[in-house]
Amino acid sequence: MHTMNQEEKNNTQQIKTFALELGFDMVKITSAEKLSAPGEFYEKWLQEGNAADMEYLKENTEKRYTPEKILTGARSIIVLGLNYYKKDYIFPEKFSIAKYAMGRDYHKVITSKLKKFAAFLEKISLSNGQKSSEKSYVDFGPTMERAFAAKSHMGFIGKNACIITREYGSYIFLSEIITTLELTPDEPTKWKGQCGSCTRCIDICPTRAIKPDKTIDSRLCISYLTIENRGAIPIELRPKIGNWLFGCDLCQDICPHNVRAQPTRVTDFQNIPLGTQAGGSVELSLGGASLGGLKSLSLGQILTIETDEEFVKIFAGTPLTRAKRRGLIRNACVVAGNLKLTELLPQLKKLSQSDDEMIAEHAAWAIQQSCP
Ligand code: B12
Ligand code: SF4
Ligand code: SF4
Repeated sequence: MHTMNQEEKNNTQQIKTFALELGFDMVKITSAEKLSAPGEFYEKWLQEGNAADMEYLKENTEKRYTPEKILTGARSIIVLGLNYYKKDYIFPEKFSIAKYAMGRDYHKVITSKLKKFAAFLEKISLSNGQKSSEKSYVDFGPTMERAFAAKSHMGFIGKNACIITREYGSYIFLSEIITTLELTPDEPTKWKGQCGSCTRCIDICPTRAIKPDKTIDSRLCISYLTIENRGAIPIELRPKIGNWLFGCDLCQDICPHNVRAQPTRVTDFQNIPLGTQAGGSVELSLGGASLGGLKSLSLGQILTIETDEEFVKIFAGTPLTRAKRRGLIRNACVVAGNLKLTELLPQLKKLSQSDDEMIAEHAAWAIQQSCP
């Protein structure tokens, strides 16, 4: 029994050291037991329609809170945090992109680390003489990442629904490895982060998407409307989107816990050159201007992307591909209308004649906003 505990401790220590060596900023361990209360909470959130059209959230829901359904014999979960904070770019046209999207796609950055982690776990399990198995996820996997992170004591859940850490505030990506290895779970830390009577995130959210139970109504959230949503943006919500081209950080930027945010160490999250990730450098120009880094992107350039192939060549490797060409042009129309960028009227007029009904309608709306 004692030997087992010692082995558990050694494995836990080795895993934590390796996580930091791989460049993760935080690593915590929790047991892989089913999360019954968060599971019920999740099902209720779905039933109330809060997932909007994100169909993947409605499939295999039990898996999301039952690790055993993902990996037979699951014993522990290694919860990993990667700090992505950086100062916002000031785009010439004064639009905004959420911080998480201002560099190389985090799914790619983290997946490559998780692969190295899997090889390491195989090595330690073999040296212990007991073959373990693992399943690792970042974001898209069927796992309630925030609930497991909260249970691992990585941070607390704020009223804005985010995991807030003592070390980095809330600008951290989560990922996790579910393993059959028996590891020592982390104990609660002395720091008891909390919101107290603060309501800043709720007050600043332009669309009132934050609910009193610390969940988000995706149907109202700018992040959903500009990234995951494939259809039109409801007209009454368009003015509230303000200058957000892709995603939204308002409920995090306002959070007093984020005074502790520190610049990310990940160079991949710095300014990413556009048009270079789809297999070598692509000779492309956007709207007459040659492509530079994401930092030099303009709405005028987005409005002139004509084909999906061109869009993919330009944005490959960045999170912006998630919105697809139609989505990004739709968003650019909304922002152009909200900022009344009359210099974009020629591009908007052309788009208002588009065969694509959604794009034509958003462009016409933007023209109307710019010259009422
Ligand atoms: C769907 C989704 C969205 C949707 C819905 C958001 C939402 N809050 O539910 C949309 C598109 C709107 C969205 C937006 C964003 N997202 Co998102 N999203 C997800 C995804 C894929 C699933 C989230 C989900 O299941 N939601 C349903 C609700 C019910 O669950 P939850 O919020 O995850 O967690 C709740 C429960 O766990 C509960 N809970 C926790 N412990 C306990 C214990 C008990 C006893 C109970 C009863 C409940 C309970 O409290 C949590 C908060 O409500 C996760 C990745 C993943 N696989 O988990 C990323 C994830 C949550 N998103 C992330 C990010 C970065 C964002 C944005 C900041 C991006 C941006 N800047 O535009 C915004 C933030 C919006 C916000 N304030 O939440 C990060 C969050 C990291 C962090 N520090 O918290 C995640 C974890 C992705 C990642 N791998 O890093 N997202
Ligand atoms: S991301 Fe923006 S729209 Fe969504 S809840 Fe936060 S403040 Fe509201
Ligand atoms: S802004 Fe205030 S209420 Fe919202 S998460 Fe931060 S501390 Fe909590």
